[in-house]
Amino acid sequence: MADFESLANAVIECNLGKALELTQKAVDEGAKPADIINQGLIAGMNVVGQRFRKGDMYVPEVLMAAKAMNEGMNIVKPLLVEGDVPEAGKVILGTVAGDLHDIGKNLVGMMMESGGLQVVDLGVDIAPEKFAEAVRKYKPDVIGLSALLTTTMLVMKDTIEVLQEEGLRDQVKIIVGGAPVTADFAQEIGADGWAPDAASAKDLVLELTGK
Ligand code: B1M
Repeated sequence: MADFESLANAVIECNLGKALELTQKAVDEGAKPADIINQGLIAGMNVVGQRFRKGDMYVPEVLMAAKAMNEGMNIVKPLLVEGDVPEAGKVILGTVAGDLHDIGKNLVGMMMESGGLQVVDLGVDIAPEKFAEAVRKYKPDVIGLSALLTTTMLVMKDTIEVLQEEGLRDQVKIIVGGAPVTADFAQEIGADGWAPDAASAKDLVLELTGK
């Protein structure tokens, strides 16, 4: 049985080497990739978030913990997408303008890929016009907007407005998410859906695309 608690602790302790070793060990022991992520890597990062909020951890430590989590993810990610998963649609993902947080967004992308979705990740700090450009270029089924700041979640509304102005709104479904974003807010700004976490975001897209 994989030791998810020690893996979570390795992330909390910003111990990259140990996080990689325990992630690999869990993989070798046959643990489910989703369990390694949810019960180990994300569980650790959630504690880091709580400690950061209370002022018990500082930015450099948070960055090191995020690196340990991300590199662990890099070991697990190929296993999530492995296998002949039929393509269930195309999603453009991005963190909105002014926002540099990408850990959650990356996770959402990973979960979506594991669900057979093709993901075009535009990255962070993406201006509304860039999303519009990407819709023209990639013709996705869904756009996923991520925001982690109460200030930048407002840019989600701007993004939807620009898509409307450019005549692209009806061509795509738009879903939003990120820690400060709520279902009510999503409805208020005219998004098609909201998901509280990466796994639900994948389910929501599959529901919206009817696949
Ligand atoms: Co930032 N930060 N940060 N930060 N940071 C928060 C978000 C904050 C809540 C911390 C706090 O003060 N308690 C706070 C926001 C406060 C607010 O707006 N109300 C904050 C702040 C203030 C800031 C800065 C302004 C700090 C400063 O410089 N003074 C600055 C802003 C920089 C910018 O963006 N312009 C900043 C910077 C940073 C770092 C660079 C140090 C780093 C980001 C590294 C990176 O992403 N590459 C960082 C981090 C790591 C955090 C915390 C600690 C952790 C975020 C995280 O990765 N969580 C965070 C505190 C917290 O959340 N507890 C905090 C783990 C991740 C797996 O969860 O991203 O929520 P999350 O994603 C979840 C769901 O939200 C959802 O699924 C994911 C997984 O299940 N989800 C979606 C996310 N996107 C989705 C999209 C969907 C659907 C679901 O559909 C498309």
